[in-house]
Amino acid sequence: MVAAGEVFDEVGYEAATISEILKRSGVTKGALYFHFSSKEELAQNVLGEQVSSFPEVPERDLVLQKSLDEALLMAHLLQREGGDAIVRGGVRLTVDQGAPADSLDRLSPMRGWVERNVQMLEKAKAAGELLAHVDLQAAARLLVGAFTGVQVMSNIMTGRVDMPERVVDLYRHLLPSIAVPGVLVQLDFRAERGAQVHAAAMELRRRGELAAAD
Ligand code: XVR
Repeated sequence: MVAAGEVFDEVGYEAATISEILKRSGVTKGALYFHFSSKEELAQNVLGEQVSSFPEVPERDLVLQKSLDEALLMAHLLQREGGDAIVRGGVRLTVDQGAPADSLDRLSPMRGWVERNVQMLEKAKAAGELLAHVDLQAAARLLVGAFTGVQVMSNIMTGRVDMPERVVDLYRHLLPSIAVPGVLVQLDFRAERGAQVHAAAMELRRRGELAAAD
């Protein structure tokens, strides 16, 4: 999956080949075909991973801080240095329009992201962090759409090196339209949070795995 993520990230779906993925992974052809019967199936799994394996981040007093932390973590995972190849590959597969004949399902991951954001906003609403009029579905779709746009542009302009700062810009502009002022002033918008949240999320995951093994 990591090798597939790398190859899809670098060359896109059309140009990716099973033989290049095999070469990178060091896995035998038989072993690969035991898990995935085709390039399409491999791509579909990479596409799905961006949502299903998004790490659990530490709880914060404010739900909107957790939401911002997730966006900064996603920005971090999308970086070529220290990020996650499966997430990068999945995002390229999602955003690339592809040939008309390719039957990759790009809708499910996007719906998955919107649904995650709706759930987060429902929690924020219950905690009294949102302005009264906010349409949660609309705000969730806007967050995912704007994140995607910022991602595409950051990739073109800086190879995503400036992605954390662009996510901070996005949240500084969007959150005032949904959050109550008393919450806004408490949020920590530092771009460096992404790497810190990543380390904390990996530690949470490791502890979860140890607990499960007991
Ligand atoms: O939903 C997301 C966050 O809550 C921040 C808004 C991230 C959505 C990422 C969507 C993905 C698909 C294409 O990124 C793309 O560029 C974490």
